[in-house]
Amino acid sequence: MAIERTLSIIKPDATARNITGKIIDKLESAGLRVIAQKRARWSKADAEAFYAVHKDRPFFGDLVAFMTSGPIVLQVLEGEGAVAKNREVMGATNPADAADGTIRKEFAENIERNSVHGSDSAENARGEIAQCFSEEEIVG
Ligand code: RTP
Ligand code: MG
Repeated sequence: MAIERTLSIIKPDATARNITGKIIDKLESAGLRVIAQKRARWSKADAEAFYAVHKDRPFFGDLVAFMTSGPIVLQVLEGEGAVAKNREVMGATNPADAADGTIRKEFAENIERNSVHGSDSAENARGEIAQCFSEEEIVG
């Protein structure tokens, strides 16, 4: 499988509980390498732009409020089949449906406060990485 890059975000529910290290441990243990990382606090405009694909969904307003409610940790992850591998380690969107051992099973509070974001395709990963990081911030 090809070496890919994907965008990961540790969400405000997880930074609030001081569990970023536990989450990064799961990512690294799965073979994903952190090649860029920064902490940020998103504005409403940042969150609306990032989640523009969901703008017509009923949960959009709540999602933007949640993602701007506290600090987040943005990362670029690299590895073999990184997009799918990260989604696998994250687990299902709703922690009630997430498999044992996944980040969301272990740490998510509910379907919205679900601790992590991961790009859902290689193409979206390229767009999300470009949206969040400059070339100089990524050290592969
Ligand atoms: P993500 O984009 O954050 O990696 O999560 P995902 O692909 O598993 O889920 P997606 O359908 O893209 O939804 C984006 C985020 O919106 C929140 N959400 N809330 N209240 C709800 O029913 C609901 N559904 C989704 C979650 O934070 C989800 O991760
Ligand atoms: Mg998604």
